[in-house]
Amino acid sequence: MAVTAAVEKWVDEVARLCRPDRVIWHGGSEEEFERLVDAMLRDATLHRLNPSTYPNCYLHRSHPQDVARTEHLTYVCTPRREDAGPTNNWMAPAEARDRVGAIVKGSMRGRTMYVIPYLMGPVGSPYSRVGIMVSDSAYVTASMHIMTRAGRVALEHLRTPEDFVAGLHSLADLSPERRFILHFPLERLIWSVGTGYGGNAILAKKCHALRIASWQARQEGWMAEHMLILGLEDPSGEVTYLAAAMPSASGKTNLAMVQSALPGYRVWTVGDDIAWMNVDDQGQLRAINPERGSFGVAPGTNVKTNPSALEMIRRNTLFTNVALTPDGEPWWEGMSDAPPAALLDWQGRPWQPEAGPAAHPNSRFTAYLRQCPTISPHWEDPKGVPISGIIFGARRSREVPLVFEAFDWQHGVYMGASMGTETTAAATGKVGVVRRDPMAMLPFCGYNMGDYFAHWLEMGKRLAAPPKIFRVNWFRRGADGQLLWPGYGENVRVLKWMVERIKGKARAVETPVGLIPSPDGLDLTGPELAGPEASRSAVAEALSYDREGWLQELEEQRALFEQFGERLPAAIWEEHTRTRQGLAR
Ligand code: GTP
Ligand code: SPV
Ligand code: MN
Repeated sequence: MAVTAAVEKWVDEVARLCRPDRVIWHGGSEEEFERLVDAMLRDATLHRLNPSTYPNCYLHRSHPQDVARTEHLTYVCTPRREDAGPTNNWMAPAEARDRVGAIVKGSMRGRTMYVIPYLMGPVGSPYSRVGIMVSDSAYVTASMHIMTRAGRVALEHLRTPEDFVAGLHSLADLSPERRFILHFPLERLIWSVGTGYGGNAILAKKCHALRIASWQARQEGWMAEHMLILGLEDPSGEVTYLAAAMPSASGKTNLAMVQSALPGYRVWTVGDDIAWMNVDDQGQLRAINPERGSFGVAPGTNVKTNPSALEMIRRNTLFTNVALTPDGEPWWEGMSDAPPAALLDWQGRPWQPEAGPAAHPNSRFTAYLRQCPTISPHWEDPKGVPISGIIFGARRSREVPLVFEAFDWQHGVYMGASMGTETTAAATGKVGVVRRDPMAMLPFCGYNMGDYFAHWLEMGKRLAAPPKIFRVNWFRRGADGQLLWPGYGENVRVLKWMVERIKGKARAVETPVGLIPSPDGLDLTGPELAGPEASRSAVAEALSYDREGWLQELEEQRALFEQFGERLPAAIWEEHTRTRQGLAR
């Protein structure tokens, strides 16, 4: 299918509203991408990095007040407030159009409006969906080119002439006072103004693939989740696929492409941020990655923590808000032990260490996933990959064990729904405070989360053999403040335990909070973990749960759940009560 009348009509409408000087359709070719880059090099939106060490790589410095998602300016605009639910900001659709219409009106005068058709999901997949986005930012258009299958291929996937999510993005004046990210799920429409930051402005990602898609998924009986997808290959060559939800900046990109510390095991990457999951005609849950790129956190990425990412971002990559070395290479905290001399910080000023980090804590890279050395041969399989296990992970310095397993699907849904995590720099606001983040979807669920939990419970009933559900916490600290678990490549030991549980092999101990590996359950072979007494006892501590802390935790869960009133499924309260009774015994 080519450009349909419905697509044309919508683009005309937006052009009449925003008044750009010219309209350019992005057809998706590399030549068009290069033209975008050339224009951005000319107006200093981009700076070319060292062409011999980082070929075709560029640095973008954003407005210093536009560096992360702004959740307080993000709205779900449904006719009834209850349908957005207590965890979303809500604005009535008519009011939203009036208030924000006044900002976008004429906002593209003197600018180019890019029209970007994009496909979310593999070419030829029945699970893939189309969006048509317009933007007055060349940087956002170039990001969309990397992150999605953009251009003609998208139009070929329209199932009906009107079968697309429409997105209007305008930088407007970039003022935080005039910034809004609005979702109209009933109209399959997104309006984002006053921001050029990734998750606010690359509309395919959080706005479409999570907020609007989660709404559609509930109506149509599938799932749109903030999850990585990976395959764990065991020494016999068998691959088991897992999907893992973790809050922003809490380990999805790292785990999705982890290089195993455990001999004989390897991880294959299918996706690193978003999973769309459907039930096939055999009752099997299958996941696709709707994206084609990775918009990953730069700080902390180094040869030890994430060698795969370092290789992925060595060419054809956009870097945003990282520091710059005199050799024209990107740098960020945690890339090397000592910072290179004469760095420019993320705002392009000579770096003064006392003034703060050189790279912004939420600095990121935008890179093609196909460049990742661990990319799965099945990552673009139109049928998706079969999911055997689901992981919920969070950042918790205390209380929460390294890994534990749910008793069954219902208990697992409660485990995800009750999850709390320490906040990160991925969104504006205080960092490091514990908040509830059910299924790592608090900022991304496009409807009432009470209904969302009910949808999860329903999905379980449709599965022939529901995946086992696990929780993980790589971030537990001891009394001395040190991490108890080394993380990264060592996390494969935890994945191995999960796959053995799925196959009915590994042993577990029952506790009121779930099934925890028995003392010999985790494979700690190798000199680093099994050898030193200190690391063995640290692992044992990481595997423990803290009864007093957990009782407090239950109170915080109650405060979350009570907000949903009647819309919270009884099964969630049932599991909450069961946990409390177990802890009281
Ligand atoms: P979004 O892209 O924001 O959704 O985040 P993400 O979940 O993909 O997070 P990512 O993998 O980029 O991790 C962000 C931060 O967590 C980085 O600073 C990592 O170094 C750190 N991190 C990831 N995995 C581990 C781990 O196993 N242990 C520890 N201690 N830190 C980790
Ligand atoms: C996140 O914040 O969860 C991200 C980055 O993955 S963004 O695309 O900005 O939302
Ligand atoms: Mn994310």
